[in-house]
Amino acid sequence: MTHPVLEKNAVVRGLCPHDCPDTCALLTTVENGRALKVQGNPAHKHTDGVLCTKVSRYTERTYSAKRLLQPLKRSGPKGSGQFVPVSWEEAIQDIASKLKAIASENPESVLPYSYGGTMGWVQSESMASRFFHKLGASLLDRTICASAGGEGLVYTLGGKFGMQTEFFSESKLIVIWGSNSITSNIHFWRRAQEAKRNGAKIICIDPRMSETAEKCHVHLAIQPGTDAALALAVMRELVVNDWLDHDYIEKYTLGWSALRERAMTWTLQRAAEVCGIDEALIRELAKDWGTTQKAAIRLNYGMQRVKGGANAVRAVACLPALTGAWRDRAGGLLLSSSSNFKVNKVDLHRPDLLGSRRPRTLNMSTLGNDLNQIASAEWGPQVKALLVYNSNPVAIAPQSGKVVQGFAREDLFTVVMEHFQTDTADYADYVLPATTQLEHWDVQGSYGHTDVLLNKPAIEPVGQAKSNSEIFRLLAKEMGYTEPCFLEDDVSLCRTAVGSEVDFDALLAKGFVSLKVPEAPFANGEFPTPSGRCEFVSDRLAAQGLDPLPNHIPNYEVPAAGDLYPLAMISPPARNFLNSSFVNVESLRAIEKEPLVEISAVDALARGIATGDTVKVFNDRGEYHCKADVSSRARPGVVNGLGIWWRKMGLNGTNVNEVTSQLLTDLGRAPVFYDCQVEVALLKKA
Ligand SMILES: Nc1nc2c(c(=O)[nH]1)N[C@H]1C(S)=C(S)[C@@H](COP(=O)(O)OP(=O)(O)OC[C@H]3O[C@@H](n4cnc5c(=O)[nH]c(N)nc54)[C@H](O)[C@@H]3O)O[C@H]1N2
Ligand SMILES: Nc1nc2c(c(=O)[nH]1)N[C@H]1C(S)=C(S)[C@@H](COP(=O)(O)OP(=O)(O)OC[C@H]3O[C@@H](n4cnc5c(=O)[nH]c(N)nc54)[C@H](O)[C@@H]3O)O[C@H]1N2
Ligand code: SF4
Ligand SMILES: [Mo]
Repeated sequence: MTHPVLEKNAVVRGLCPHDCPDTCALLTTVENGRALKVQGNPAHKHTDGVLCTKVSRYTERTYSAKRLLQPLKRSGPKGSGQFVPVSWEEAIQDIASKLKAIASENPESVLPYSYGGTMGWVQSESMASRFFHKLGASLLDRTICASAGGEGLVYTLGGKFGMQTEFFSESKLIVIWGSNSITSNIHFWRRAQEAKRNGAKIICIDPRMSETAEKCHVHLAIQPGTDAALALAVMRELVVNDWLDHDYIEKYTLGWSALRERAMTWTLQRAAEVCGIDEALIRELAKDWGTTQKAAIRLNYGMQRVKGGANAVRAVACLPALTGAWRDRAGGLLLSSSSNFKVNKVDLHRPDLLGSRRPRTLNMSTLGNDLNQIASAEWGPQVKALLVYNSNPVAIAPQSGKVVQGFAREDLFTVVMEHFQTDTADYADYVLPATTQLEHWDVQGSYGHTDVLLNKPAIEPVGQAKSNSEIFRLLAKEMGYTEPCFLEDDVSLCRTAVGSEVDFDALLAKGFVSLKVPEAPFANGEFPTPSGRCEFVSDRLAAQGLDPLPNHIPNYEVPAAGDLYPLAMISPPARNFLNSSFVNVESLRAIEKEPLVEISAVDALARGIATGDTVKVFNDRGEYHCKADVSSRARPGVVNGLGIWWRKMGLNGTNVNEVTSQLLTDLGRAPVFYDCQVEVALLKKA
């Protein structure tokens, strides 16, 4: 099937592909083949005609003078950012011949590296997966964001299911737990505001007084990584005051007596000490939770980037079952809705192309270590080729000193497909210009709602940019792969991705299709766990030799008085960036100004630091220079290093990940970005 011809003047329906739970429907106005503006589609209920600041400036990003417009080949030392333009033919031929040579020794020396640059099912892992499966490359465990919390949810509720965002507007109590909704989930925040106008109480649980926390009725500024302790103490209060729904517990849950016993050890006093907040605040939270009908939790991923992240999610996910909050569509919990989507991965990713081969799997969260591993019997071959797309690992992966050391290896062959010359692209042997969402086809679900959306290209590719899928088609051809699946075009890939679950013609006509999902998913139990119940106790965890009950697992790095590194650091995103994307959009960077660390007045005073001073944030892993912001947003003992700046825009060529560690979470093999001990010292007065 040939692609339909683009119209020169049109309003084109699309979707926002960024790693954001809102997955907005876009309308792009095109005149004379040029995109003039990108707006939210008012016909799409979740978008409601509104986009965030970042994406409403999408044309600025698309037509940026800094866009990569042609393939580039390295001409200077690794990391120098020196390149010369080459033709697509030369680039594809040379890359294919290098990959052939490396794969002929051992295909597992080749590693794909990708994440959330685009969440589209076609431009993320369709043609790319087919390519790497055929090659027999190492597999990538995509853990960098959500796998700890995801597993916590799966072991408790049975999958990534939960409340529908729209019904939060009917809730009477909303607990925003580990999320800065105004920054990262603005369309949910609109629902929460509606609820607030109708009299709902809004509580925020976050170590940082975030933009969201300051607008809530109550803010519990707990120590990072103490959420499970808080949840267990709430459970104890529910027991002591008999704020339980005994009928729901009996019919629809598993293991209450064991969980009850554990919860009873979490007195208000014990939890208050661990969490670093007043007992009264915990009591109030428990009372509100136990006595409000239509009580809802918006849990988000910010609270699972610590050692006990999955257990914390498990503990919090037990709360709605204890009070029967799930009975009402305006009660319960939402972390992610993504299990609702049945992507046709078998036909899209074609794992059958592996044949009988079973390549090793490498964890994207330990890239720094992995790139520095030499061949061994347990490890297998050294990584010799790295193909990066939809990700900026040099900026976003933990312990970037190690990541940079790996990327700097002269014997590592690196290809980076990108829109811009990122920190990662600086280390490439080849940089290949990729299309943006305005220039390619895609289809996608969401982790904050349950609609499937279609993205039609609005404009021709800018410069010589090609879509990820097209780049992998070209590489496959050059490698001599003859399977017909390597010829499938993007429109057909969109069709393959949605499978038979969704009417593709309806998608083409309207731009989005809503899945049929129950309004209150667990009103009558029906949890998709092995027992069919909300599993307080998990036999699946016990079978792995793990604690079957949720517990509080202290952080790896809990600073104590007298420590060399006496401060805890969290590094949540800055509002106008999306991870490391948009950092190079000048109008957005102008709002965020410069890299900074928020520090409390008491910690600043003890170090002679004032707002605007240049400081270093450091530990044994490295040192990050930035400006200090003495701010009530930071609780004493905790500093907030807002992310994720490009390293090359940092004062000393680093960013916050210079100090984060490569340790992993309790479940899900995920990074612990917010479990990090540092010291902050003055470098220069303002
Ligand atoms: N503007 C913007 N939007 C985004 C992103 C972005 O970078 N910028 N990123 C996108 C992506 S990839 C994701 S995964 C989501 C992330 O969005 P969220 O799931 O909301 O997660 P974070 O932004 O990591 O953290 C949210 C809040 O959790 C707090 N927090 C940190 N540690 C703890 C803790 O131990 N306990 C508790 N209770 N809270 C803690 C942080 O201070 C922060 O305010 O947002 C998406 N949306
Ligand atoms: N310290 C700290 N580190 C963190 C986090 C944190 O909170 N603190 N958050 C973590 C989280 S939650 C996540 S999800 C990760 C995110 O890490 P990444 O998934 O790497 O996300 P981005 O930094 O946004 O980089 C995505 C890149 O993909 C590119 N891109 C976008 N669309 C396309 C496309 O169609 N084709 C190609 N080839 N490229 C494209 C963009 O230009 C961008 O440079 O970062 C993690 N790192
Ligand atoms: S980043 Fe999120 S809020 Fe912004 S347009 Fe995309 S989906 Fe919507
Ligand atoms: Mo993420």
